[in-house]
Amino acid sequence: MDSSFLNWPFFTPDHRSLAEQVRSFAADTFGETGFEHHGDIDEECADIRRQLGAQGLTRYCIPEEFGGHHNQLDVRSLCLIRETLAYRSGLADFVFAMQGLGSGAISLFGAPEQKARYLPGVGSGDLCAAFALTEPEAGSDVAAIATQARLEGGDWVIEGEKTYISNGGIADLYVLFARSEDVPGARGLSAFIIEANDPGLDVVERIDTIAPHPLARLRFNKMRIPADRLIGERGQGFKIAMATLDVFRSTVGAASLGFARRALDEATRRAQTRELFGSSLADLPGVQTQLAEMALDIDTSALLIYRAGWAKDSGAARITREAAMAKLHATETAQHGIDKAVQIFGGLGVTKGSVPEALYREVRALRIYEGASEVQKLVIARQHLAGAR
Ligand code: COS
Repeated sequence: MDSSFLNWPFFTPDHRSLAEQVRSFAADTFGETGFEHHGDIDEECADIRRQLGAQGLTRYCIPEEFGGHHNQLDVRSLCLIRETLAYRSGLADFVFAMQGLGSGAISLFGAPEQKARYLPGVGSGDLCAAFALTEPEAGSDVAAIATQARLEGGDWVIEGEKTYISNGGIADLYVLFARSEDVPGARGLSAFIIEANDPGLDVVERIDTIAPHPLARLRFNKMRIPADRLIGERGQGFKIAMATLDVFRSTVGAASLGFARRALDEATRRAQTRELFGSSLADLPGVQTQLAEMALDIDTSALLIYRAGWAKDSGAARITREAAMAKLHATETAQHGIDKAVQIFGGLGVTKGSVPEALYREVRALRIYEGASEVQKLVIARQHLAGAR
């Protein structure tokens, strides 16, 4: 994997050694077969989580005070880890990402007791975290969330349904967004912590997708949780969700960048070794054009991703625009780049078990989750218009 981008001024020596640590761990652990799955996906995820914990990598998902490496979440580190894991294994990237996204609202907005109770376990990899936002009728439109949370005798009672929840049914804790106030729209939402053994949590359905990951539809049946599970203030749930997504959207771009780099490396090797018409594929101008476009898209994506990370880590209050640009550009161009790799591989590119075929399936969901591409365009346009006013 080309690591020359690590010389860019966005990075510190610590970032460079982290990238090398993850590169060597991922090569040793996942090698050439990291996109293949045999057996139970839940067990595979638990195994990966243990290994990421043993490597100290999940500690990048929590702040230093509770066992992490940085006093606040370091977006560049999260991006470097996701990019480098995704190069070898979509599932490893997924497991790492969920530890961060699933606990992010606690790290950013949790009370000290909440942080002390959950974050050390997330950082060590002993606790599995999930982010429960999407509902059958609310995914892109977060303000339409219908799951109810009402105060009853000092407890919160949660009633409703969530779907497409990563780690649904296997997580130890969920950050859940629900409507707690009697006002419509974004101002009526709050964020809560749910523990897996809170009575009233049903896994209604496991959802099978084109790239296997643990995903489920969950039902909360009059679930009673203590009042101290509220994260931050009542009615602030929408802003908590958005601020969490601001941190993690750049990392989605980083994962797609890892997939795109792998696609370029595979396509380059193939083009240089495959003979036809008396020379190699790489000698054909059409193939060179494809490789050039892939290389260009990788560099522009990396610049946008690490610009967003650098801005946040340097103290920017909000990186809404930068993160949306990074996610949008990196995921869209990764999809196109991987499609080019499939084309260069020909029949082998669509054969089950080949790396381009796996990348083609793995990258698709990234243009949808944590805000579909169309939502990112909306976010960028609103930020642009607000700035021009
Ligand atoms: N950080 C902090 N506050 C934010 C914010 C952010 N990134 N984005 C919006 N807010 C605030 C706004 O400032 C506004 O505050 P005030 O009411 O005090 O003015 C409030 O939140 C409502 O914002 P807005 O009017 O923009 O809300 P909308 O309902 O129009 O939402 C989009 C807009 C579409 C941008 C939002 O719903 C979104 O990002 N959707 C995609 C969600 C997603 O990623 N879903 C996938 C599920 S997770 S896999």
